[in-house]
Amino acid sequence: MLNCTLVGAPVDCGSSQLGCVMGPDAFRTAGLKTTIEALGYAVHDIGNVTVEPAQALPHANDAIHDLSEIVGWATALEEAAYNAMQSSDLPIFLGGDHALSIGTVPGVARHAAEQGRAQFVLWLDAHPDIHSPMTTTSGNLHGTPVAYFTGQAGFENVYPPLQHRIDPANVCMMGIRSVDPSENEHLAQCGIDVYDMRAIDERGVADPLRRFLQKVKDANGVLHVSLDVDFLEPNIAPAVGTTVPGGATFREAHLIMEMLCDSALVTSLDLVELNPFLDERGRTATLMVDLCASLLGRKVLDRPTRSF
Ligand code: 4U7
Ligand code: MN
Ligand code: MN
Ligand code: MN
Repeated sequence: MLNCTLVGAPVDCGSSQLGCVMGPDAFRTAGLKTTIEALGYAVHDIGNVTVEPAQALPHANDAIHDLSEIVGWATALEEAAYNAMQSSDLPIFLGGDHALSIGTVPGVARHAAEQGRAQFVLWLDAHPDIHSPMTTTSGNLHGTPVAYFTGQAGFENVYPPLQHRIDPANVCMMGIRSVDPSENEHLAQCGIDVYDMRAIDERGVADPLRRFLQKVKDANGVLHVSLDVDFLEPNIAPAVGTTVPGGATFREAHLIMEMLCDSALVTSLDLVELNPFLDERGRTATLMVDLCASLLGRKVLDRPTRSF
């Protein structure tokens, strides 16, 4: 029997809106554990990761807030993610805002490196989260994880030294529709595959995803999926502080999860940015749990679905 570990990461200082601290408990309330158990997994919920209070860290960019707290979370979550990878077939990190990926991605990448496997990342988000500490104008550090874990300059003596960089060629983004000017400049030259909503409107999600999954397979790689609630169309997923219209539909999101399930390449997952304070009768938390179920094998038909 495959086993799955739930790791609560109630980070909320990476954004400027309160509420993500309740995310892990909302996933639990929405029945994440029993849903995954019903799919045949042994599920272990290790509870929430906690951090020590940290000393204030100054930075030349005055907009930045809560830097020392984020560094504390990054250190604790790198370790928690690495440990969960060693003891589990599929750790799921329950956010918490997206700053948690500053820790989880390097942690899973450390495990992949020890296994001699290339680490790939699928970033499902309205935003590319590719700011450096010098380029963020909001100062919200949930906008920085991709720049950090791909080894972009500007994090030296700011975040923990990066031991296992993710090759930008191993990162694929889907759902992107809100990009700041400095992020655009960086994306134009860094080599990340970006499928913005325009590309998805034209091509759908299946063709770009199939190409990416083939690349992961050809490299004998392992895949981390980072799912930001704002990837989804706000009408179906209102519980997020950074809604952007024109997001992925219910079926686009489920199809991605179903194809990921068929690929059997996913070894870790972030569920981030759920803000239960903004939810309507738990519908966003429930949708996120259902997407997770599709990723872990919930099917409409008992017989294998034909791929077209
Ligand atoms: B999330 C933003 F300016 N780019 O830097 C910023 F638009 O994890 C948003 O994807 C960042 O939700 C969003 O603050 C971070 C903004
Ligand atoms: Mn392992
Ligand atoms: Mn994000
Ligand atoms: Mn986002």
